[in-house]
Amino acid sequence: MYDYKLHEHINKLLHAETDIAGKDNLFYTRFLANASAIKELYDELYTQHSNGAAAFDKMLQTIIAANTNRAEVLKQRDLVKSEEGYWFLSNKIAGMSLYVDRFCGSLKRLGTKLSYFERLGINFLHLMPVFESPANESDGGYAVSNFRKVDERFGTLGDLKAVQEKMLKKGMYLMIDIVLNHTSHRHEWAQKAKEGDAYYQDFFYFFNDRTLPDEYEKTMPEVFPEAAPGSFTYVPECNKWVMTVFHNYQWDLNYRNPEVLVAMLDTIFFYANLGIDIIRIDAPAFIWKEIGTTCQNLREAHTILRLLKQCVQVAAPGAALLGEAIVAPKEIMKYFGTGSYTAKECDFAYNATHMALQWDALASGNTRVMLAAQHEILKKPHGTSWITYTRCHDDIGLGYDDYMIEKAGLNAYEHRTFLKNFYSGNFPNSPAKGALFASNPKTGDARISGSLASLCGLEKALDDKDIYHTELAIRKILLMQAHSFFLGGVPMIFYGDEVGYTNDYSYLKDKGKSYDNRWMHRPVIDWEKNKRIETKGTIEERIFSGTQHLLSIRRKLSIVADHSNITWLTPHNIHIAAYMRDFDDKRMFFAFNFCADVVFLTWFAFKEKNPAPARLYDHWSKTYLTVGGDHEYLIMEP
Ligand code: OTU
Repeated sequence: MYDYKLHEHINKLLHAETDIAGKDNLFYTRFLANASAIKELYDELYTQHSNGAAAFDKMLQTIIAANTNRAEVLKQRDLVKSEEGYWFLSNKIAGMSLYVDRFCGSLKRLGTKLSYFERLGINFLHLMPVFESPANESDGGYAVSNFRKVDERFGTLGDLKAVQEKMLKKGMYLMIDIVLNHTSHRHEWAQKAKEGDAYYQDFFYFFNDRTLPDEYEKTMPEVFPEAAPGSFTYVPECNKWVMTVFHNYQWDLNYRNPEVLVAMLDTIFFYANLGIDIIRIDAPAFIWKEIGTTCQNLREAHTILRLLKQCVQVAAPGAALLGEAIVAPKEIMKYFGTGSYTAKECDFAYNATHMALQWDALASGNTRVMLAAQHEILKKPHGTSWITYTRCHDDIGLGYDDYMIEKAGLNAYEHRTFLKNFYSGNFPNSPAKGALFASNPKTGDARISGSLASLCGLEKALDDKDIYHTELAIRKILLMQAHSFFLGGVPMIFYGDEVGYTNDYSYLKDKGKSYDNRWMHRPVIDWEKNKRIETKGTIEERIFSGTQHLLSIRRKLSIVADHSNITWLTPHNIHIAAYMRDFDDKRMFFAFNFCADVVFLTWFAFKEKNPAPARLYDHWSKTYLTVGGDHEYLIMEP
């Protein structure tokens, strides 16, 4: 649609600045092409707002300023990426997520660790939030008090920029968060709101008494029921209540106010112009609230994301967006948008469904529930991708649907109880050592904390000096990694998992952390321990080399780029998850044994779909396999 008045207006704004239209034709073209969509989406949210028109102008100015501030080198990179098309679907990108301070102390140091990542096969880093955040009220950096100042704990903005430049030279990719849903109560906006400034109180959800909060809470689930029950906090300074869905020190931003949207868009541009390749939008499911709803995944939240996507597309087209929506499978899919141009939302979402299903299969040794969920996961639209992972800094939520469990022939309530007991060490003979996180006695819900290694049994096996179970744990760790590496999408390893860090219980002695057991799986890296990767046969070396081997297989095979080319095989053996991927004239099979015993898979499984192979190359063992008769079997070790 061509909106003549809007285009005239944009032209005027552009010429008022400098002659951008003449100087940066690409930007100008993108701007005009997206302008109507931007206006439409904006109007959906703010036509009624008294400040709607003025804030819209401010938004257009913000977009123009973002382009003006975008360095030439980044514009060049935007071009390269746009020529590659969907650059992020590549099989050559593999990531690691890490806390800068816990990994190596500081941003300066991080710059000296790049060869470690390269050696492992990692060329993409997700730095957990590095912007200013009050020490004991930080939520691991997700309570930001200044979106533009790097916290002294990590270094300076200059240090961050230096790491980014060093990475860029090596062709590596960088991701940081925009914590969109809330700020720290120590953020300047919140401070002013506390002092009674009505303009800034409108940046948050403020209430004079408990009437409306009580209404909201009737239908609002609690995110941290143990550490932060309820979703509102009393503010004594101004004798009002403020919405705090997460911790009481995280104040929810009010996106009904367009000023908030513009301010946060400007922050997104600030990050994009630092040279960030992928921007992780934290907790997007929560950004719109409505009495009588769960206040999650609302239509307006999606409209905001679409609007942000359009704006980023105009002024920083090389920056991809990841929506961190850890919600029900069907709801996750909606964060990709519907595929049409103005409806595009996030380029990436976390494959949280599959992550949880892997843990399900590992506990039960049975892949039926995983299979029952695939029809939903496979609906991902073309041109979008997953972040695939086994562990991250957060808990594991068993967020898939009950009907998926029931389709697998199990009772959902009993099965979930089994999984929670299994991973929190309350199930007889469970090898796993984790803990329940955010248990809610009112709903019976709980999530799971614990490191990859501890949940796979390494901690217990080492405590018991049990060689057999140590071996099994190493295999489980590599199985879990492998399964997330080849499923389609960009794999994201959590730091420490590449060498098998078990749980760290020191958080219990830290008052800023003891209330949150997610810290048990956020290790402080001991580089003396990591040095053991140099010694053949150590646990660290075996996990590191195995992970490295898997990543190198992935990097070599363009068939595993995200072509949406997965076909699941008929489950000839319920312990085995097996699928194939076809691309061009190539076919690759993937088979994973999720149980702790040797299993057999009929060769017929590989012949169901034509053409039937006579021989297969096993990339893991680097050997050829002869495909046998229909009554013969492939033997798969635990
Ligand atoms: C995110 O996760 C972050 O990843 C967490 O580390 C933060 O604590 C949180 O936001 C607040 O900023 O509640 O337990 O349903 O699961 O968005 C993790 C979605 C979280 C939430 C997810 C959130």
